[in-house]
Amino acid sequence: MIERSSSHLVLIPSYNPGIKVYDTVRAACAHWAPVWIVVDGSTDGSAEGLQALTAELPGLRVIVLSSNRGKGGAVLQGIDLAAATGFTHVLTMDSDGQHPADQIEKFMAVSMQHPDAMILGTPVFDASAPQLRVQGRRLSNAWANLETLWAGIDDSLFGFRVYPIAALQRVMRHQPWMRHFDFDPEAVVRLCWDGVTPINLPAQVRYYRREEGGVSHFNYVRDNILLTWMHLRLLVEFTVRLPVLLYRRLMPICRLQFKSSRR
Ligand SMILES: Nc1nc2c(ncn2[C@@H]2O[C@H](COP(=O)(O)OP(=O)(O)O)[C@@H](O)[C@H]2O)c(=O)[nH]1
Ligand SMILES: [Mg+2]
Repeated sequence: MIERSSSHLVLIPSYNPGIKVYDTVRAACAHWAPVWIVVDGSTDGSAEGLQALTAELPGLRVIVLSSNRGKGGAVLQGIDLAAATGFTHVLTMDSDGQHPADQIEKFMAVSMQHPDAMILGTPVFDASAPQLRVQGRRLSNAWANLETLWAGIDDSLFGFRVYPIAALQRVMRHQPWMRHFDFDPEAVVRLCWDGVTPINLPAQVRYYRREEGGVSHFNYVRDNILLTWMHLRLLVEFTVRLPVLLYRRLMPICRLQFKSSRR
């Protein structure tokens, strides 16, 4: 029996995930408690299927939203509830079996050592990964690194991460964005702007074929437009924030040089 954490929670946003969701939840529960899954207006019967699983998995809680709010919208619902229950950190992971549940303890342990940081998965792809997705993320990573003045984000899009809840609530609450596939990249950029340090750890990612139960809701046209719009918004805000970001980045270097010149 796994000891139940009172500070760190696994949170799985889920929308019509296919059969892999049951193994995903079982695997997460084998490595952590508690595990919450947010069923985001799914129409595939997974709400009932997951509710039934709670009988055998005591660490599992199923939160059902009546209509689809998008990945970020579901995460926001989850973290608001988690904060109200006393949790301070969430590990987010996909509901479709692509993320490595066996890395949960490691990510949580690093988060407990560095509670002010966000722990970001760096995807380790195998031969199952479509080249278009692998190469495509380079562009988003380049923009995210520019927008944060190279604060240390290895991957802007990967959803296997531990977030400090209060910081994430702060960046999400006062704006309508980050509710869909713009959630993961915008979260890292805004959290960096807020002074949250990224710590990167490798994590395996699997792409399942349709016959194996693989499901993707990523729409190349719709979601690339969404991501381009997101980076445009972030770039405009970046130019406004640039003096502060430069000051923050250069001050420690200037201080160090000043100290060594006095020795
Ligand atoms: N709550 C919620 N989660 C979503 C939605 N779309 C995607 N997700 C989550 O985001 C993960 C990644 O989305 P997915 O469709 O698998 O895209 P891909 O892995 O990038 O091809 C999924 O496994 C879900 O956990 C949504 O509309 N609502
Ligand atoms: Mg997926």
